[in-house]
Amino acid sequence: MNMSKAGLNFCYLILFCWVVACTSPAEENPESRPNILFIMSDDHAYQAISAYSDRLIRTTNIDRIASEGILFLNACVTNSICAPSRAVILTGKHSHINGKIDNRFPFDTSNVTFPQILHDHGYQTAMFGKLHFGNNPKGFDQFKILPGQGNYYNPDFITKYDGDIHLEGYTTDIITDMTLDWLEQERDTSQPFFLAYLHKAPHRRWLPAERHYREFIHKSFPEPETLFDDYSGRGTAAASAEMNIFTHMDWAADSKIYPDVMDELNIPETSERDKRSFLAAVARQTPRQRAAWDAVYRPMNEEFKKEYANMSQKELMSWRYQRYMQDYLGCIAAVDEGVGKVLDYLDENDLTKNTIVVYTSDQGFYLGEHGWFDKRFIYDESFKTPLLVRWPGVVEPGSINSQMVQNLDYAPTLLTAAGITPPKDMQGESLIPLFKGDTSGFRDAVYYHYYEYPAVHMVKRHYGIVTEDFKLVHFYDDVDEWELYDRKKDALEMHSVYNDPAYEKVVKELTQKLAQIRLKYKDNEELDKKYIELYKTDN
Ligand code: SGN
Ligand code: CA
Repeated sequence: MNMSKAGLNFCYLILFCWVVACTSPAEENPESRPNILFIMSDDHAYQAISAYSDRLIRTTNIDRIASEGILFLNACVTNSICAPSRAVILTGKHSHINGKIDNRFPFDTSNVTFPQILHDHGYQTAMFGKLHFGNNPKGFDQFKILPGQGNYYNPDFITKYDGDIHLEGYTTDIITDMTLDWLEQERDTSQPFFLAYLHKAPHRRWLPAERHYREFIHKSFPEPETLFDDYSGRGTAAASAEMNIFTHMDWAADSKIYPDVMDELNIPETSERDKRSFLAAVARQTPRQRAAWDAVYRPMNEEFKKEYANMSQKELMSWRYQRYMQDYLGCIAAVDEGVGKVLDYLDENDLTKNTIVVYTSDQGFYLGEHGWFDKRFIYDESFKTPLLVRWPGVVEPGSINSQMVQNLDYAPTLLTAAGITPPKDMQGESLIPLFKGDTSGFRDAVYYHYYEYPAVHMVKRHYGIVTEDFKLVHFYDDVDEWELYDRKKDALEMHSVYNDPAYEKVVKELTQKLAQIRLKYKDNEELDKKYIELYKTDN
């Protein structure tokens, strides 16, 4: 059949209109469907990333993300604890809405997560490492996740296709290798990808890799100004928390004083899991790993034996702080190396240009500030979290942002970046204007709510509002206490000024603003009570 030229042109026109009609704006331009590499570590304090401060450690590879992208100085979480933070990140909704208020109950998988949405829109999705949800991730083409908290040595993994597997080696390195293997062997080059590379490190009971403990055990680190905080000047919550390095850290499992040495020195266990956790951790090591470990940690124990009797309480606290930092920072060294390898892979495979790289942690962590380890509190070092983002062509290299962004914002941001309109019920904001340097109209306050009490570390339930200048906190449940911090004048948060008449007006204004923000995010006293009751019945 012959067709006239005009007829042919008409067909082309129809074809063109059809293609335009079927292609969403994001799909028109492959550049607007970037790959996403989402890197998250567990309990990685911003104080231990040299892009923020090089007081403690150099993290050259992680820093690269900020020097080639943007560093967020005031990123924070909505609820500073592992699984709840992950639920907020994946759903873009506060804990009281997504239902994952604490670490204990499994995540409600009827929630829609942003990787599921990316998957529905043609993204290839994979997850490697720690999820900590009590169930498997939905919407992933591939996953290999640690059961629960996971182990540092010779870990088990739950896998999508191979059931439960046991591997020999150091977990941080294994998660990195899984990530690299997936990029090399399973990535489908016809689709953009969302790759979640999720470290267990540097979560507690810190066990560095051999190559790092050899080095770090001989290092010493500057003490934070508030290491000897006596918790006066505030309500009862700080003093009643059980996360002091001197009082609540386990001698064997945390400080790595061997059980036989504890016996010899008459050091009682801090908790009933003190020796047990230590023994369980070393029992996972192969004979070769154990011998290498003993060759370094046994001499440290012998040194300690000689000094212990003459040490004052203050000296012991300083000693335990150093032990803590040596192992915690040693764990981070392996994370930084892993990040370097994955960034190098992107470079070598021409993927850097069209891949958004995010580095964050599930929350911050106390590195001796207020005498503490762990997190949970709204006080800065646990409330704030690292956030570094690289997106070539969109983010100007070396950008720095001070806006109050939250983990709540990651889902809407990454969906928007992929050209997808975030569902209306997501509660976060897209950070893309901030990536481009446009900070106008961004929120001036964030909302925080912590629930897991009574539980390990005994941090009381509290919610609060944080602005650039102030932090107003309400501790409730078994207390009814308010605290106010002047963030400019008291950056270390050592004195609540809630009852100071000079702050009467600030208290009044912020109390109103807190009520408004609770309303905005649909949180309220009925929900607070509901979650207290739920906790009691299921405890
Ligand atoms: C464990 C840790 C705690 C930690 C919680 C929550 N103890 O219980 O120190 O606060 O996890 O951490 S340990 O004996 O297991 O080390 S989280 O990152 O999962 O929220
Ligand atoms: Ca955590």
